[in-house]
Amino acid sequence: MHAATLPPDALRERAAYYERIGARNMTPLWEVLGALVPPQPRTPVQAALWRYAELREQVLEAGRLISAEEAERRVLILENPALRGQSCITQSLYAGLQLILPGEVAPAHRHTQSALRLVLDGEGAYTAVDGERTTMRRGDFIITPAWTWHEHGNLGDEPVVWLDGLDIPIVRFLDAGFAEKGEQQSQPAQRPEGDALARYGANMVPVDYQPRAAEPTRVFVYPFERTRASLQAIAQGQPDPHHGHKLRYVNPATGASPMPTIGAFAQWLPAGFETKPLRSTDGTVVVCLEGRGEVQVGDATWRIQENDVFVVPSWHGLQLRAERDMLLFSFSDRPVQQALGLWREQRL
Ligand code: GTQ
Repeated sequence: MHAATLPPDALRERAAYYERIGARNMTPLWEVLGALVPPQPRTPVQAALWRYAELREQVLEAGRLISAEEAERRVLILENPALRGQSCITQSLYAGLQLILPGEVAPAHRHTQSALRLVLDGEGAYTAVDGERTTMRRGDFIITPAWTWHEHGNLGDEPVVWLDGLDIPIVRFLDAGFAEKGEQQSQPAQRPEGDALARYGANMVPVDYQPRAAEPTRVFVYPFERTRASLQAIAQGQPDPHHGHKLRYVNPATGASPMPTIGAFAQWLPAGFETKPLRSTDGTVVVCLEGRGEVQVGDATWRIQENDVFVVPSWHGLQLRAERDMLLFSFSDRPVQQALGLWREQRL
């Protein structure tokens, strides 16, 4: 019998019982079972869009209010509108927009959270990871795996802005966060720029290298130039009706995701192409790197252009329409879900 149809006495008796057990930190499962074990994902995460024109203006204002040194990381967190105050864009992922002005350094530190950067705007900055620098160019996908030393600097003469993606909510959930600051602002260079890419990113690895299981890749930069060239080349062939031309970034030594907690993807949609709708369980952050078009996420429809960022919640249909050739970058917790046997995708 449904609770609403119970006689008032029985209802009162139950309420009193709930109160008695509540005082002992117990609660009845039957009142929450449907929410705990839903027939399909019912995420609180909301579809949302951040237009770069606004993001840029706001983050540049932060540049007038606080230095990178004082802030340590001058970042505007992109908070999901339904999860305000929780510093996350989906339940499992964090995203933020980082600004570094000419001459500034975001000092060396390391933490157990894994991070990715997607360079959006400006030239002349670098990220150093465990003693090797890489120049940050627009569209470059750069990673700082868990517990690697990293710092950022801007040697150029213009502001540089990139998107940070971190697994902060996952590490918080697991209560496994550690961090430490470097003794110096800048880590001494141990290898020349390009070393990791030459050793691990050219379809070869050092002769005695054996990656451990789930080891993040030693390739810490995936240059945009290469990604773009691959997408353009495969775009000569037939697009997948749901994905267009889509590739995932990998650890070239293992074929696994570059980092164990965050998967990343690059996608090309030729002008005029419209994808068939698709949904998957990994809530995804998407950046439009080139072109423009229209996107439908669940019930929301937006026009998007360069550097706009949007979030697709778990199990929400996604449909894309390219008005110009469109290049999208995206990241999600897919490798975690796959490792746990949870990930699902449905072509609608
Ligand atoms: O660049 O190390 O957006 O530690 C948040 C935390 C960036 C970083 C963020 C971080 C960083």
